[in-house]
Amino acid sequence: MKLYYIPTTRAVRPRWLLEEMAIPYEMVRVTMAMTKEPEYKQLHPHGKVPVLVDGEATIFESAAICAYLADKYLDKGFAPAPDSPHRAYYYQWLFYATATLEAPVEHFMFNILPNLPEKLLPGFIRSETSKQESYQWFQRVSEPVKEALHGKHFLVGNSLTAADVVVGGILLWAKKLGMMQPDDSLTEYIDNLMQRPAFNRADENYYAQVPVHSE
Ligand SMILES: N[C@@H](CCC(=O)N[C@@H](CS)C(=O)NCC(=O)O)C(=O)O
Repeated sequence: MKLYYIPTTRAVRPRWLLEEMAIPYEMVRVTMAMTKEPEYKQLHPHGKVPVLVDGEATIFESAAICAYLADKYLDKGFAPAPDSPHRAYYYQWLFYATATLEAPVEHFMFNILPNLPEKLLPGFIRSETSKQESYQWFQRVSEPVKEALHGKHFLVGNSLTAADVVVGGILLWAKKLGMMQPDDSLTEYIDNLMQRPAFNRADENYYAQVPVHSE
């Protein structure tokens, strides 16, 4: 099994899950420049990471890769069984993460990146949403996550699932970008995730060293 990886990107998510599950994998380190080569486009149509190659399967989208891995190794306990009542919420948070929670974080990031030439910004960012608007948008979409985590350490059941890996991966990005107040109730959840040894192996201790962005 091969994982195409660039540090500090969404490729940390499947690597983190692989580390949690203690599954052997081959890591293929690529650079942003390499992902634009024609050969790489055969792995990912838009030249992005992560990509997982597992036998006949070549998969892109970080959440899909995490869901695939958690199901493939169901006995490791990182996805509820298909007939478990937890399965519904597991799907809910996995899809909520990339369809709803991540969008304002990405907008915010593109609004604070220093000196990013306008032409490099994705079209949807060039046109509208300001930094302040994305901040308020993020506050709104993070509310249901806060409610779900009230009095709990994990989103689904009593242990870490792929849903925490994906949601947590987005939230820690938001935290580092300065989208959260220090007293935000999600801080404890994120800090606990970041202390996990598997997370630190996966991100090579990078996020711990990135200061929280402030004005
Ligand atoms: N929705 C995709 C997003 C993939 C993505 O945008 N990856 C970024 C790194 S976080 C990338 O490879 N960017 C390189 C580029 O756009 O040139 C996922 O979750 O896998």
